[in-house]
Amino acid sequence: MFNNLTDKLQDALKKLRGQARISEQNIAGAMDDIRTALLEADVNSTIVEGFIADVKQDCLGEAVLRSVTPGQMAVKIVYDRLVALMGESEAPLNLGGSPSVIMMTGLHGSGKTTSSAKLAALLKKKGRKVMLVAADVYRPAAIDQLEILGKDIAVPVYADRGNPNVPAIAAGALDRARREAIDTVIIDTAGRLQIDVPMVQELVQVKQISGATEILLVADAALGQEAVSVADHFHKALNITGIILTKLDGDARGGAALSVRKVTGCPIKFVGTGEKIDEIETFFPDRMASRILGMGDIVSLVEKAAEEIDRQEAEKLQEKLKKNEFDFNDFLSQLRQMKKMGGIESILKMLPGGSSMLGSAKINMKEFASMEAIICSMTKPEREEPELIDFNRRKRIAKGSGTSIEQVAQLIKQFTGMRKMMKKTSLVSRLMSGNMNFSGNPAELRAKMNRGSNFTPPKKKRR
Ligand SMILES: Nc1nc2c(ncn2[C@@H]2O[C@H](COP(=O)(O)OP(=O)(O)O)[C@@H](O)[C@H]2O)c(=O)[nH]1
Ligand SMILES: [Mg+2]
Repeated sequence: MFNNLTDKLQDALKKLRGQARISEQNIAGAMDDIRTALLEADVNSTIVEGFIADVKQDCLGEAVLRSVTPGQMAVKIVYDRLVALMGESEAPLNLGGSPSVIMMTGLHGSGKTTSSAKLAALLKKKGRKVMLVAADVYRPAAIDQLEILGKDIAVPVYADRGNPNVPAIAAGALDRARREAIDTVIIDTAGRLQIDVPMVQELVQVKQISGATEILLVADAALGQEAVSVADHFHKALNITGIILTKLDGDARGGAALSVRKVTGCPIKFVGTGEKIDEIETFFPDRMASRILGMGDIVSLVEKAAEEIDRQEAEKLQEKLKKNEFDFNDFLSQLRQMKKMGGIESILKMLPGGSSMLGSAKINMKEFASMEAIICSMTKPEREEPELIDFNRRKRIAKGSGTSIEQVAQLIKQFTGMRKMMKKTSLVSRLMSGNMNFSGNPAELRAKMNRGSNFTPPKKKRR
């Protein structure tokens, strides 16, 4: 898969291997090569430019961990950016509704019918009771094709031969699903050579009648940017919920996989990797990035080094919390940790009872850059003792950081809120030190958090 792209990216990164330090100058050649590699792989050019700018900024900005070389660090940075480009984490199917209805849409030959059967087999394996619906009435052979595939995987196929009314077919299929206690209905719709109004109208009707919770667009990855623009059009017309990228086994160059998420805002949910029924995979951005980049050993080396640093920092922070010395310097490093971990909100949300803890400490990660600027504009004493920051100092800090006095005040308020939260939980430090093995029992979680309440604000020192 994407062999050419992999080779080119690896060659580009090899150029940085021997460097003792990463600088604007010695990074330039490698960045040019990465740019060329991505463009040749048919990645959208705007995305390529953004990607290069991000990687460059990270390479120049990131402190190199002691135990790895700058070249190794650069590999990890490119890897992280590839993951981010493809959506950070997997996007599971929304199987709400009873029955759950999944609509498969896309152009002719993109792989709708094949993917319908693949998905049916996958969900059946997970214990769901699945029914396929033949809603491509324009090509009689399409119904035959779905019936044959359904037989192969022992999944019932609902067809209503001779009935040209697609929404009525969908309604009939849902009736039967309810009668037969089917919990998952996959509708294989008709494609066109290109998007046109009658097709969209038909799909909208089917969507309404069926109450589909998933509208998946099936797109042929071999079409590169063409596939991306098809996805974009479908999304605008239908509000699709996800993408299945097919034919990644063929001569696809990677451009669609790397661009489609960013261009459409829709996640890739599955990829098709062959004609056979079991040749479908859940899409994991990190695994895909590993495949594209190779170099998994270097990535995990840097991850381990980073974990070690995180662990050391967490221990230091624990100490500070104990000694009531938590200040703006710690706040800044916490913010950076959180950003790395995908934001405190996403972490808290994963924990039982976590969302209720967000409260006043809610931090919008988009404001991170200005927060960072504000803290960087504080003097050492101010960072260590925020109580010193009076109106005049706020004014100076706002000016220095290119923000407003209100923003500075807001940040100080957030800092105070965070202190309070840390008093309650010291959750982040626990997350970072890997001590998070909550059982999932909310009462126990609360008890564990209450035990962490060893924080009182620092006493005022004279300066
Ligand atoms: N190599 C490969 N071929 C695929 C994949 N998915 C579908 N196909 C083939 O693409 C062709 C069109 O697929 P089909 O499901 O009929 O497309 P539809 O018109 O969208 O329903 C068929 O020959 C499939 O076997 C895939 O992931 N890899
Ligand atoms: Mg078909």
